[in-house]
Amino acid sequence: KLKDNCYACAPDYTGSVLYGNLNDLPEKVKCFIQDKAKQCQPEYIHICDGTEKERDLLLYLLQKDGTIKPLNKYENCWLARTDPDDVARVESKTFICTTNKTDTIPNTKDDVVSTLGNWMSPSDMDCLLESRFPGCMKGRTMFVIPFSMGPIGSKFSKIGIQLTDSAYVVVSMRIMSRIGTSVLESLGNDDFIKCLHSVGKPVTSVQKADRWPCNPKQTVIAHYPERHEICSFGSGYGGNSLLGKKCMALRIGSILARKERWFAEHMLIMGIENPAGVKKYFAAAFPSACGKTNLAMMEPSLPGYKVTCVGDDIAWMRFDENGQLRAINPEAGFFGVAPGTSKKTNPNAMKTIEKNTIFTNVASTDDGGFYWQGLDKTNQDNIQITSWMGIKNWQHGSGTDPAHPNSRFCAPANQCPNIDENWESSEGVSIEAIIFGGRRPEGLPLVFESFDWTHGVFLGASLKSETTAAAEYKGKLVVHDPFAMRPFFGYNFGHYLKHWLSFQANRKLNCPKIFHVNWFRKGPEGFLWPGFGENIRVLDWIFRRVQGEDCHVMSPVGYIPRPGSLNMAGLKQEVDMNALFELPVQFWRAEVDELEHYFNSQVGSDLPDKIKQELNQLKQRIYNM
Ligand code: GTP
Ligand code: SPV
Ligand code: MN
Repeated sequence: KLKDNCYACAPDYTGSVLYGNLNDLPEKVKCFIQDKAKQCQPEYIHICDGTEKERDLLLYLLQKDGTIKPLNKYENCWLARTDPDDVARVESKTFICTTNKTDTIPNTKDDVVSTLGNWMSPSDMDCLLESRFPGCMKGRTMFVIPFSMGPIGSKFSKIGIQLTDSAYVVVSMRIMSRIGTSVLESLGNDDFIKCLHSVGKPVTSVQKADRWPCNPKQTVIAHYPERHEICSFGSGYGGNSLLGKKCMALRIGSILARKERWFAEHMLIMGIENPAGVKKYFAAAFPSACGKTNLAMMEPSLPGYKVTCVGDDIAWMRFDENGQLRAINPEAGFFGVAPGTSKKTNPNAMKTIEKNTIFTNVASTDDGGFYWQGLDKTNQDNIQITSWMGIKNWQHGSGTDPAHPNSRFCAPANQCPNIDENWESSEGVSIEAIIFGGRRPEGLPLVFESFDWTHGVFLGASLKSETTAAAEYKGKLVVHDPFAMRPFFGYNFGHYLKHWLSFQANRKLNCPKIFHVNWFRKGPEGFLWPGFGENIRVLDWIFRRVQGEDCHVMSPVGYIPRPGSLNMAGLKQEVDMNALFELPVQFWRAEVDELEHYFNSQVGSDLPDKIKQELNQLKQRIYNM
């Protein structure tokens, strides 16, 4: 049947077009495809139209190859199990390739290894990719995905074209962004971000197609900001392969943002309506797997509050002509952490993933359901669980995880019960507070407020968190993750700080208040704070501070809630407020000294004076404690 659609090969590209028509495409898009097809030599080319019919065809093919299987308990839900070596972002193999090294990473002493990004020259990367991409799509289909980050036609939005030899990537990109013919129509003959992705596993007569093709040893994710190009090889995992997300919307996005004076951030966007009916929007940056999805979808425990979700991972923000900061969510879906998600912790997520969802590396049950650690227990004890590794009859207490800790759901945003009415607004929503946070088992209070914008930028710069399974780290070590962007900076972090600081100088701009939160402080019996829906108590305090309420007192680290000003009404469990807000002197002395060492060694001569001053002032306050 497909053969009927087959177009004759033009002489200068490889691969016959199975689906779509090259001659319908804008000239620049056609040239890009022909150029890369010649290099990668796919057997077929498929130009995505974004229709449901196309999605169903690809799901059918993926099922036939064994890449996905249906989860029949739900409507149009699928499970993909990856290669165990292809389960997370690979930060060590992710590069920004600029002519000048200092455009990408801060200027530090020669013997310092940067933890703020990997740089390679464009010519060295070209060389490296020359040993990867030629012929890499042999025996496979190259899909052409026109995609828009942001609502089609919004002045915030940016268009990319992703070429990929993975149908899993196509069906996922269709959920995570707006794709297809309408994007091409909006693009016309304008420029676009060129995105090339291959799983790096050609199908030859000796090499049969794998269930999850990938090439972990040869994996590399390269960004060429000067050419507006992204090349990703060897991995099918989301963050490495859905190039609109971290690669374009954050790394390339942050570069465009600096040039055009806006922000591309690793932030959720949420709406909060208080019992009086006043509504505000906040943006919050927490590192990977540190609670953005859960906060944006929370069901508030305080009566009368309503929380709505605009986005759970990425915010594009700019000041409008009235000096008001406005934000859009450039994505159209959620690629969320599965473990820990349950009816109790995140009921909105549970409802979002009931249909049209692709699960990756979760466990399955023999009645066609999904399963993971932290999900409400199945009430039938006789139900069999197959782990993400394919181990049948997985048992509680077996010492292994049923789902990979970085297993994910990929679901359309419009299925979320608390999706905000303005989530697709092309003007964006007004942001009135920015919140930073991380996993800090020690020392960091539940919430504090910066003294001003500059101090807030310093808080973002000082952000630290425990490592999680979202990238290749093992164990839980507290590491620096400034602005929750460490894996996603597209350019020199020192320049990024200058960009953020530059807005305070402009008096016409209404810079939002900046806060720091920590849901993860620990006591002898685990987390001190119940988290999830109870986090509304902290958001309520932030809300009142934004309204100008006098409910704060000074502390060495920032303003903290005046005793008794956090709304604790109806909280079911005992909470040790003293332990949550204690500022241990020894801890903070070590913290400021460590921060000083970090800024000096990692940001070096690119550290803005204002950040140095903030650090010195903090140091003084701490040493006077
Ligand atoms: P990325 O998608 O990787 O950028 O992560 P994210 O920031 O959206 O993280 P997410 O909300 O998915 O949370 C990750 C993990 O943290 C999940 O296992 C959650 O259950 C857990 N978590 C989220 N919020 C809280 C909280 O308030 N308290 C506690 N204890 N755990 C939380
Ligand atoms: C993260 O790691 O921050 C994610 C998941 O949101 S991924 O898209 O894989 O990067
Ligand atoms: Mn993320």
